[in-house]
Amino acid sequence: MESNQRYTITSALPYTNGPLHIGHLAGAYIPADIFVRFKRLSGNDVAYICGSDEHGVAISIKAKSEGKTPNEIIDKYHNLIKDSFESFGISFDNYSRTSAKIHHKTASEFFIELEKKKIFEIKSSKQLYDPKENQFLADRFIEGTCPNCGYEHAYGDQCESCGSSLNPTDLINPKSKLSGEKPITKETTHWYLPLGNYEDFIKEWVINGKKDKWKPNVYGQVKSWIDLGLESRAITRDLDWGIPVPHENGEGKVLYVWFDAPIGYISSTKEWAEKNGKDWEPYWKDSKTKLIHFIGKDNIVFHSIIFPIILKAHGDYILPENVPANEFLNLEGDKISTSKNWAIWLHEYLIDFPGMQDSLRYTLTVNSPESKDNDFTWKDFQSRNNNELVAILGNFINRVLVLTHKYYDGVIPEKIDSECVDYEILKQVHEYPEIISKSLDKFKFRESVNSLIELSRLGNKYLAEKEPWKLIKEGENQRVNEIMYISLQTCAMIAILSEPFLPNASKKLHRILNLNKVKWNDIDKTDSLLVSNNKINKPELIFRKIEDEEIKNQLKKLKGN
Ligand code: B3M
Ligand code: ZN
Repeated sequence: MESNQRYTITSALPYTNGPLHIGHLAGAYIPADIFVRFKRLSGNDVAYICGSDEHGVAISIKAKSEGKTPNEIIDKYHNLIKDSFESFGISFDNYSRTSAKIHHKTASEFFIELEKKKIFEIKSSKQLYDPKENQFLADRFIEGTCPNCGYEHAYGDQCESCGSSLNPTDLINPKSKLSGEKPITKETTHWYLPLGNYEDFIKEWVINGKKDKWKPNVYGQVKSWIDLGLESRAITRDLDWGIPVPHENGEGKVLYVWFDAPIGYISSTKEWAEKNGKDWEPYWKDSKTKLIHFIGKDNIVFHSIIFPIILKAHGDYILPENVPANEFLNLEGDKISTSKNWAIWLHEYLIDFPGMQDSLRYTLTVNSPESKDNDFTWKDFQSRNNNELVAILGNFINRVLVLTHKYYDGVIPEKIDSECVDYEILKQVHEYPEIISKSLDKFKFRESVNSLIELSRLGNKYLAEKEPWKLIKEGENQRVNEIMYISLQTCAMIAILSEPFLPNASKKLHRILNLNKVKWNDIDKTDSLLVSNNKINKPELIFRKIEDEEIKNQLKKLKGN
């Protein structure tokens, strides 16, 4: 198991224009958090970095629609989002925001450095303009048909359906989101990043370097963009919300949100380092550091082409080792949609299912849209919870705890040795850290959490076959001792290995078992996770069953929307 490796791990910075839903969690946060917890537990040096993305047209539009200022909007949603992450145990080392001073400074310095290096092209061109609103129409201010896939609600900078990155003038039948009118064109000057100059670099780095290392869905997308040819992208905008362009000719212009937002990972790392008396630079500049970006598939082009080109152009920075993007999560057969309110909002889930964060984490992991789009249904959520967490994992633990109290008053029985007929079972249990690590290192989250359930199933099967409750009546005390010892070690293993997936359950189990935190890479040095003669606490419910009624209510709520 890898240890002592430095990692900089990021999750996409969410826009503060609305609350979080399950699609966000499944895409960029749960997998990252599992990976981060796993890497920490195996003795690595991890900085898990995120923050709110508070610039861009998405914020301006939301402010307009709510009759508020952009500042009021970002404060409201930044706090709501931050609370949701905390409640779900997403264990960021730092959660910053791009409105922070340190970020404005860092992003401006990046621009100035690239400007000094003469990386940018400065071009005047005709851009879409709304004459009614007296405003240029960039990004989400403009909607039209995607020239690549025909989706009718593509934005001026990106099609959310096929993920391609666009220029506003690429759109077929463009329409202003402000007035609904067809825009006119008007001349304006902007700074462009000439992606075409970096084609050879990107080809060498991704096509030759990442083919077998990146997930096929990510590699495939990147390759098809490269095959289409890389064009210059404007990285400034005529807007009044964002980071002012730090240049004498930058009056009335701001940095494009997709230029500043990824730099937010760096600013957030600086903020974390400052707070903790650390040096941020090795996390971004030491070639031995592994940088990993967890994102949803609509962000692939920005993280695997544009941001790496920005980092490369700057020159001092490392490039991502991997970009394990997920596909999309649908809900009850339909695309999750904020505007149609077809979503499960995290802050509402927390009210309807208090204390049940692990159940959602589990369902979103076991059903993760890892290699293709996937569907969340309330029915599946209920059966995953009831049939797997309650009936397999919870049930096994509960049986062992109850029997230990019944037979031994909660005291761990005597240790077995390699002569024991069931020694093989104990050995098998000890293979699980390795099994789960191997899946996690390949970003196979479904596989890894299935192994955890498999371990519980193994425990259940063992108890059911050996029937210690019968043996005790027959006076087979030595055999019962062996069976209970092995079962208790299995419980401890489940407690340890569940931490990345089910942090609340894991914490509870550690407390009940009086188990100290064990590093995964030390498990094999400890043949007894629970030591004989130590005492465990009384059983407590770890998961609860979800009733049909609760599911009916959720479906009613969703469809009533
Ligand atoms: N805010 C896009 C999104 O939420 C964007 C991610 C930025 S990551 C640097 O889809
Ligand atoms: Zn498209």
